Amino acid sequence: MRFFSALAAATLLFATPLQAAEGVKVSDPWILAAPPVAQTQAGYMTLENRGDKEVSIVGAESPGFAKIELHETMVHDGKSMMHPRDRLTVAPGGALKFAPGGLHLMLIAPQKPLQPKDRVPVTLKLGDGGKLTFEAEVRAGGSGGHEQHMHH
Ligand SMILES: [Cu+2]
Repeated sequence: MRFFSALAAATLLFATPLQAAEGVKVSDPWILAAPPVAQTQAGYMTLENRGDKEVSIVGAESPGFAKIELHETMVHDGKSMMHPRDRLTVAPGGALKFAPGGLHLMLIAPQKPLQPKDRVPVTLKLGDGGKLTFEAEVRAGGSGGHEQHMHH
């Protein structure tokens, strides 16, 4: 079982040391396309912890963006607000879904405008010092409707 999850992770998360990727699987990573003037874009994915230890995400980075923050959108008094999160943890056997209206990677200041179908490398920094790198595909909106990104 361990062997198979490591293998699956290695296939998806190329260029990643096996020990860092072991048991952690990122699936369907994508970035919502935005107008060229946009200074922020949101990234989504599902992260599964198939290992037997808790996994935490403490940050992210990409050569395509100046900075990436971990954000969670929550509704307060009918208003949608984004809250930065320093650390997200996934229990063994658990999963974290980054999706419109909830958790997202806040991708700040794109180095160049991105078109749908572009692929952008993204690296997650893990709490144990490991890193996970994968490619996220830029997609036009449509799955989940419009998410208004209001910064405060
Ligand atoms: Cu955000």
